[in-house]
Amino acid sequence: MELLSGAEMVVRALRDEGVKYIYGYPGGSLLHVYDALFQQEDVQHVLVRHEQAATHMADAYARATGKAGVALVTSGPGATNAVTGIATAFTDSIPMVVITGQVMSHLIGEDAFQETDMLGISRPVVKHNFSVQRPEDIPAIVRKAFHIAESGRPGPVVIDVPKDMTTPTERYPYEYPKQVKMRSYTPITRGHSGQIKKATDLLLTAKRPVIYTGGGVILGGASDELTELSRMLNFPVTNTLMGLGGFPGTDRQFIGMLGMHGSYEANMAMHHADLILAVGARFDDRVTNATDKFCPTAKIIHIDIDPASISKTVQADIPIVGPAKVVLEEMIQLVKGSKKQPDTAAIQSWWQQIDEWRQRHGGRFRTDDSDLMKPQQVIEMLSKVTNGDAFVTSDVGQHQMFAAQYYKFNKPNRWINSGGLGTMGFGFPAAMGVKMNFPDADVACVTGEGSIQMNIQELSTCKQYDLPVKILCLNNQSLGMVRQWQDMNYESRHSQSYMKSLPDFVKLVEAYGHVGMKVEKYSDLEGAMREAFALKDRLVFMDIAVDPFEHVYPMQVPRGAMRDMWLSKTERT
Ligand SMILES: Cc1ncc(C[n+]2csc(CCOP(=O)(O)OP(=O)(O)O)c2C)c(N)n1
Repeated sequence: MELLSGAEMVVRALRDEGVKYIYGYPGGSLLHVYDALFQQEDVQHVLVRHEQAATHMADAYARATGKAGVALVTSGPGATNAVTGIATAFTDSIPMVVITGQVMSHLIGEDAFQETDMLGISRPVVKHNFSVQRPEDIPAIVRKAFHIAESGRPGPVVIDVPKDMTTPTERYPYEYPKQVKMRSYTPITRGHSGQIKKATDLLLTAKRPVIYTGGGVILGGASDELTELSRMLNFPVTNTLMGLGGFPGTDRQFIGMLGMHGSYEANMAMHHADLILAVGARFDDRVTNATDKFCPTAKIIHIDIDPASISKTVQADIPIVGPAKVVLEEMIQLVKGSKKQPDTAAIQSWWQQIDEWRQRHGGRFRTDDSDLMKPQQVIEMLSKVTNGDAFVTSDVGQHQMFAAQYYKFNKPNRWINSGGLGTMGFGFPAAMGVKMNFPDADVACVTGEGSIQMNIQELSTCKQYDLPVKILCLNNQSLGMVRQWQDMNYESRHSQSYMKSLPDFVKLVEAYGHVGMKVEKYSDLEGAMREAFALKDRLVFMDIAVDPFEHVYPMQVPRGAMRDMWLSKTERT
């Protein structure tokens, strides 16, 4: 058997796991590992400019491919800089393996230089964490980390590696385990047949059904099954912010996103439904509004891989614990084999009602005669210029909601945003992580001038690794989402939400060696955007001036029901 040092084992195990890129930043506790990386070519390391970016790059790779991304950061500040990215992945159930350096074992607990208790710090925001106690355990730990990260309800796993576990002169037999044995961890592989049968019977009696699906459909690779079942039943489908693309966004049966900034018709349909089939969604507060007023007439079927998600905030009438793909497939077979058929007449009149709602308020925004752009117009243009086929990442704020509402995602894994934690600074490194792994695809980061400045240093990484992403900065000169809440709840007292002294973004990106464009008129937008996407080999930053007074609508009224919404600055349901 081959003898390797702990440092070599870390790198070799990643190679044997099939990892091509890792994202990271070196430091004292990891120098042996970096030296081992230097001496091989299978695993390529991307040197970011801030550890947060490394985690978001790894995370976005995972969101786009379903496989765990890998970040490597040093002990102390390197590890703490990575915490936001770990928490971002955790909240959205994204598989990721983060290897953190640690001080020598004998120094742990002594407040050594760059010591931080990464197991303790990361515990609330990881699916699992490991501390390496013996170098010979490294292959098994790495294998287990990937298995845990990717199976069941996915999530980030931290491996904390004290420096003395990687000493180059100490060598141990290396073999990468083929299988993982963990008695205490056995993710479920199928749902309960009796429950699935009960649920299917209920589906076939529904008169006002809605299928509500979340990120679990995307992570569980269940889009095809969802689409097939929905088409067979002719039921309306709504997606959460994390679930967009799980069902084709241009399909007639798609009624838009639901929840706080959901479409009028999706929120109305949910409120009046008699049956909700929830798949891979967790009834979070941005979806349900006040839970005591949530969908008062609906029975609820809830499919989720994680039993802890079921009946957590809203009681399920028929809970089904299992992988979305397998459970939906079983439902499809049951519907096909059933003597009962959906109540077509009732479903028809339900569709009439939904279409009426759709016509009354569906996706409207006001434009005026001035050339001042509405942010919604920019997203519609992005959808047009990229034929709805790009990977779109976003930061957090109004631009994120406009992107979710107006870009029509027809495929899963294309919409990449921090839905649960809402991490400003996510979008740009996320776009980089996608571009690195899909070099021929159009990758656009929709951002705001607030968010982009949280990780703008990564322009330098993009130059080094040649990552020609397109950045669309919807510049409203303010922390727009904060300002909107201040307009609506604090009589427009704009406390700290205006961004003064913004940089000249065009000059800034040029200084990093990229292309900058300033767009101020709608009449220039299409030409500029086409030019940006035609520059296949260049990173282009589009600084796009948009109406600073625009709000995102619909917006649910706090503590109301699903149907309680502001539809514009003056209209309420
Ligand atoms: C790291 C972080 N800090 C603070 C917030 C709170 N927050 C949510 S949206 C927002 C404003 C975002 O501004 P910008 O990026 O310019 O986007 P806009 O809303 O103007 O489109 C803020 C501060 C956050 N989500 N993340």
